[in-house]
Amino acid sequence: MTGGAVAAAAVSKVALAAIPEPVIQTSPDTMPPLHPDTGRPYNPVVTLNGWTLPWRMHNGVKEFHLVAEPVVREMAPGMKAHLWGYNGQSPGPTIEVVEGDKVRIFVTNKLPEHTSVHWHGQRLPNGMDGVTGLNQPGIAPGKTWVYEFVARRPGTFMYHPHADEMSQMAMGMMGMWITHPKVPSALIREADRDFCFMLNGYDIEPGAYTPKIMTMLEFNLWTWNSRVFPGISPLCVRKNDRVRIRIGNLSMTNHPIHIHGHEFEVTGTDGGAVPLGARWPEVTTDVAVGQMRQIEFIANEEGDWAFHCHKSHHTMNAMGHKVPTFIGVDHTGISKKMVKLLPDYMAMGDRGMGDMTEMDMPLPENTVAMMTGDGPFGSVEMGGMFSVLKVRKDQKPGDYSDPGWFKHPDGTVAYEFKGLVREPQRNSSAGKGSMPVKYSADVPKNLEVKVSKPGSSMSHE
Ligand SMILES: [Cu+2]
Repeated sequence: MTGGAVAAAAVSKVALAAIPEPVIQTSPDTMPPLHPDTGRPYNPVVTLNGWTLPWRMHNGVKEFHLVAEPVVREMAPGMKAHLWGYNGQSPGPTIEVVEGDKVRIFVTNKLPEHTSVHWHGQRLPNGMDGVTGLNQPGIAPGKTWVYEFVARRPGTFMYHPHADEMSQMAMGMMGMWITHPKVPSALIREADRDFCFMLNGYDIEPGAYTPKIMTMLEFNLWTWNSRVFPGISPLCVRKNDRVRIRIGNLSMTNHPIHIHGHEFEVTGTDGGAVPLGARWPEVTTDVAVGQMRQIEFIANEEGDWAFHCHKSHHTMNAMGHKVPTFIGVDHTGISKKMVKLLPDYMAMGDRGMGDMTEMDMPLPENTVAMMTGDGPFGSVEMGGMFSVLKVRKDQKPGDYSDPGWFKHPDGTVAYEFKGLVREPQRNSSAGKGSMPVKYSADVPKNLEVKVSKPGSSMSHE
């Protein structure tokens, strides 16, 4: 049997004979990679705050068992969300195979409504594509269906329902799929560290547990694998490692993913490996909705490097967005009084938000501070889609444990200048600067700008 679905007769026999015991995992910690004990050896991926689904070999077919079900996901210490996911978690476990593998996935539906699984990006028989109504009926609650195909194309893929999609994806149903190449090549090299995670977003009111699934744009929790900083694991690597990070986006907006201290290349997209001549160095790459991006670099700069989405509102946790800007307003002493009256009051843009953590603002039940995370120099003032790449020369190969904060060599940390600082020379506001203001003769100097507002005021002009 080559290059197609496994014969249908084999399916029913196997389904009747036995179905692999579902493996459930509920810890939000990053689980160690799952080294293959069959087939071609490869360096397995590490799913940030996630895990890889174990499989069994059955007559030459790799068998997995996914269980779609309600789950409780800790998004960060102190906050749990009631989501839907697979095998105890949202996102579901990463499925990892090798190009050419015959794969059989049993999907059991323990949700209160029908579902299906679409294998995003895969080449497969049309009837295995998982679009409810188009390629198959929905999998009814309590039923188990079987998908079978050959992993034909190496790369980074995703899986998600194609049934009541808006609700099911807003509730956290998604996962990653990695197909390693049969033979490593210049296009797909072996990496020393191979990380993966999904970008997702939730709208969960502080104090609530269940996402509002009707939300289209105003999400308040921007997550990597349904976790927010400081709940996202650091990416711990050894100096000079070749690091690959695979990112899939099933949130409702794009995320420019940015790394500090290194340049990377996008070595793969949804469509496969990027040809060598089409790669260029970057420090930020946009991952649009429904896309996968695979970035690679040599981690040759020691330190604790920020790694985050560059939309500043995506590195914050739940907050109100209807907060006025108080930059320039002296609110000395006011903040503390206000907090007593309005627990979620925050004066923004004055002394930084780190203050707020130090003030021990009372938080409602089940939420995380908007900007938080203690670093070696104080509050990191971040949340949401933020993590740290930790590059150490003494990190052992295969060791993903957190080495603690970077110990900077003497003389390599920014420092305060203690000498005399002169007042800066400023251009005068009267127009005697380097570019003096010119008025044409027919424009009065004290021109008032008249603004026409739409509506009733229009008729006044
Ligand atoms: Cu973002």
